[in-house]
Amino acid sequence: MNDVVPANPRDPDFISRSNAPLRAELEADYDALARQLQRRGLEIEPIVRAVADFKVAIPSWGVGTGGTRFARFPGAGEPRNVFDKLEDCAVIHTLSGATPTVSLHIPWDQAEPQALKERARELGLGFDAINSNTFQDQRGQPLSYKFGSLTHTDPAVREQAVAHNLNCIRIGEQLGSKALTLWIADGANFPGQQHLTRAFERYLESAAKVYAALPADWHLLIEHKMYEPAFYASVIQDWGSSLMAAQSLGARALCLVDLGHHAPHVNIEMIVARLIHAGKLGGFHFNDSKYGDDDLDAGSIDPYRLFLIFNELGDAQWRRVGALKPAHMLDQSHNVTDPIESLISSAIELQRAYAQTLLVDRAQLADYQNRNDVLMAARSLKRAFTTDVTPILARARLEHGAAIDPIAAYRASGYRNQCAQRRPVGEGSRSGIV
Ligand code: PSV
Ligand code: MN
Repeated sequence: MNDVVPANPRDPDFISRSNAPLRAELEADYDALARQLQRRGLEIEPIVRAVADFKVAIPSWGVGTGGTRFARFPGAGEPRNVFDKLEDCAVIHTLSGATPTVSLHIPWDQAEPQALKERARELGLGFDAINSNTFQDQRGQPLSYKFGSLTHTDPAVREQAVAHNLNCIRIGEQLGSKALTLWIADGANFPGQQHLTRAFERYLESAAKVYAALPADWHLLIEHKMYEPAFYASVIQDWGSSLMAAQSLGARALCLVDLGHHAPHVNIEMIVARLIHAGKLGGFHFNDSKYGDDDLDAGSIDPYRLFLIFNELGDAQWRRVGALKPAHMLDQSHNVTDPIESLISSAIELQRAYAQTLLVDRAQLADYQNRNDVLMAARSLKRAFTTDVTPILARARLEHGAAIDPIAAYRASGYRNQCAQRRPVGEGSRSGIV
């Protein structure tokens, strides 16, 4: 094992010391890739610049150790509160150069907004979409969400859930957020438990009240999820329900696609294409999965699917589809890895998929498609996907003063150990999904 000399991973001198031994190899690989791409008619520099501009938000809950229904194994030095979380997010951003914003979850991250804003500013961070939480009862809350929130049969519970969302908007406004992400757990575990149509109507009525309170430059991002915790029928279970809701609410209501929230084998890139067509693609919660809402690291199981999703965005850009600016956010739960490492790794995998889609020869692909040259059309995507763009990603990071190898630098800094010293283990939850 390498010796770890404790260092501040956000210190620019530390980062350039970590980069020094890697520079020569990177230059050689970069030049070789530049020549390879040139033979394909592609200039490498605009691709580096595009990747350097690519950003993804970190979910505040992602920097803590996650868990399953069975157990949570807390990690040493994990964040104890939102200020610790911001510090971890700043480490991820400084080393990766790709994650300048944080997506907060209320009330998990409840704190004085000015203090939050000030600390974020010191750390060079901003705030992305704010997330409401009506899927749990909070201490002191008058009415329970056990049987639903925005869709509850009792109007008083619905009002409480609406009021919570309005409060999230107020907090978000003070932080500089521009969107509220609405995910509800409402649904049924038994046939007959819930009137399927009326529950959706109640959702529309409650969501309209939230939508009416949105500041003019905000979006409402509607996140669907097929199941869990409702196992028989979730009210906003699929992109169809999400799209219907977004269309009935208004122009600033958009759909958010969490990659883990679909039935197995569903063609997510197709959903992305349809939402782009409808002008309703609002954003993503990126992660990966094998079986369900596994919340695994982005690109860890099926990087080709990730590429194909980005490919739809690349295609829309090529076709100059107006006003498409989907929010990029991660939504992961880290049970067996250091969350900071996983989040860095995911940010890199998103940039990789994005960079690869920039290599697709779209005019040529369109030609293959029009001539029904199936094999060549498929090969043109595969060719982009199988190109190793690692040197492009590293060069893009260098443009931000970030690390050539962010995970190696993170480990070399001994940050987690330092946190373990100054963040003593508390009495946090040892079970449950975060
Ligand atoms: C629900 O599973 C979800 O994907 C929503 O985005 C929540 O806000 C998040 O996970 C955190 O539990
Ligand atoms: Mn999500």
